[in-house]
Amino acid sequence: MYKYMTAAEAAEFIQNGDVIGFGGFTPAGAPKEVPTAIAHRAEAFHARGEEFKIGMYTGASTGDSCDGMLARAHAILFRTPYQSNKDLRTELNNQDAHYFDMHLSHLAQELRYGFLPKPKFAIVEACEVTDEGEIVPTAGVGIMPTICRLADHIIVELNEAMPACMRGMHDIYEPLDPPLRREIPIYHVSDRIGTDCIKVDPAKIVAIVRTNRPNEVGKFAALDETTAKIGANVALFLETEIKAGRIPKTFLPIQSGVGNIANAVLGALGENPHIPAFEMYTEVIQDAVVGLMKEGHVKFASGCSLTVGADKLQDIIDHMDFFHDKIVLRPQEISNNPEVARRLGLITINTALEADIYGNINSTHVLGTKMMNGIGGSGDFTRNAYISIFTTPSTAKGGAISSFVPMVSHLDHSEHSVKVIITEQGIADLRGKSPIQRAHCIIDNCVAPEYKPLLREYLELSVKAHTPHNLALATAMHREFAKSGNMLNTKWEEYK
Ligand code: 0RQ
Repeated sequence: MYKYMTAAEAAEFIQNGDVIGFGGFTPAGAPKEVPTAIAHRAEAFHARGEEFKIGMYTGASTGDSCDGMLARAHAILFRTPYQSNKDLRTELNNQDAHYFDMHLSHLAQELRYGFLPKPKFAIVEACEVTDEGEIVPTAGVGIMPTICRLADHIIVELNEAMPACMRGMHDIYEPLDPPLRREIPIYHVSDRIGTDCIKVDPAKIVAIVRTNRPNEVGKFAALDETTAKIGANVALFLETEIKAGRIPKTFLPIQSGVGNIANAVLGALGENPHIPAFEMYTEVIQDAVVGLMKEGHVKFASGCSLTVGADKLQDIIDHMDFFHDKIVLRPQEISNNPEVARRLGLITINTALEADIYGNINSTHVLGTKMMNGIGGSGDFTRNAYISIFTTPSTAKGGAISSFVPMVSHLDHSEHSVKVIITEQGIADLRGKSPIQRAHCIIDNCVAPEYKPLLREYLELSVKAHTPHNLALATAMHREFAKSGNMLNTKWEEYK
């Protein structure tokens, strides 16, 4: 009853200026064939001198066949939220695509509230579509339930590389909007509150495109000395908290961010014999979780996506009997929900690009202006955590950049939300400390040894007040990097 067609045929539905919601979350479950075909369509329009750009909503980042192809085709009018593709990064830093960064848990509700243009099309990947309009997502859910409901038309990529046995892994639930919203009835990490598929009017499904392309999830960098030390320090901090009775002996659920460091931290938690087997209430289930689950270190993982390499995904599919009651994939509105995060008491671990000596965090902007990826879910979790932890190597670019500066060049998470900062140097526990106490704690424990004197001098040159600063010097380390390529060359007197 559905029309099966090629990706190129399906892409012909899309017109210049259309707003599209894409399914999936990270490259996991993101559509691949139709976005590529839309990019080719845009190129053909551009070759004829005609405009062709789309507005796009996604769950988070996607794969290169979506974000990369559309960016290289200059086919993006606007986009939100999180992205991590290098060509898209170039496009939005050149202001060729308008990017607005949002907390991931906010997107679906802001679409429903009408704050953002309604999507005309939803383009989603599925492992099963029934005649009754049941769509079963694959490795990532993202904003799928909301865009499928709001969009006029749905294009489904039926991915035969993702077996129908994935049905049952998802828990699809959309809250009501105020003033009708009730509590989200998740009281334990493994609670299921919704359906195993997205139900739509079958008449809205205008095309089904078959594919068997695997997810485009990248590989993690091998563990190095710095990431291993950061991981060990996080484990040590949590061990100390359990021993002090500030974390229950039964432990609390873990949320862990994306990237190499987050993956290393999880590995380290599994290796520490004092950390009991734990549950995860997180957004991205990364590679490390699969091994930890098999070894019994992770008992259950609730997330929005299985952002794992092809070998790990195959491992899960091959051992579905084992994994199927240990993993649940939810829409990001639920996986990242502040109400649930606060109720469950999450220990949240996210990565900073840059922090300042008072504990403010920049997660997104390289040297204050260039967008890296986006805030993702880090704000959803940090602000509502039981304990919020940020990790970062103490330096970047071979030591030419100190991750700790007098004042962050862009602010994503304020000092009020950040409880603990951990680097390979050590642990800064900021709870109950005034700004000046925080500054000393961070410099003493987290800053690289070669940068400590510089930051201590900054404090001496600052106005003595509740939060000491010298506004003329607050960005001097950044300006020095722009001038000489090394923050360590900063001489305060040159910037007075
Ligand atoms: O660049 O590879 O060119 O050298 O930033 O740094 O150390 O590889 O870190 O892969 O763990 O990513 C914050 C980007 C960290 C990520 C960030 C340069 C550094 C390197 C990456 P090169 P690493 P990771 C839920 C949670 C925000 C969203 C979030 C992120 C590159 O974790 O996007 O937390 N987080 N979401 O050299 C200039 C500095 C720098 C710097 C590092 N101070 N100045 N460059 N770099 N520090 C997930 C989701 O929401 C989906």
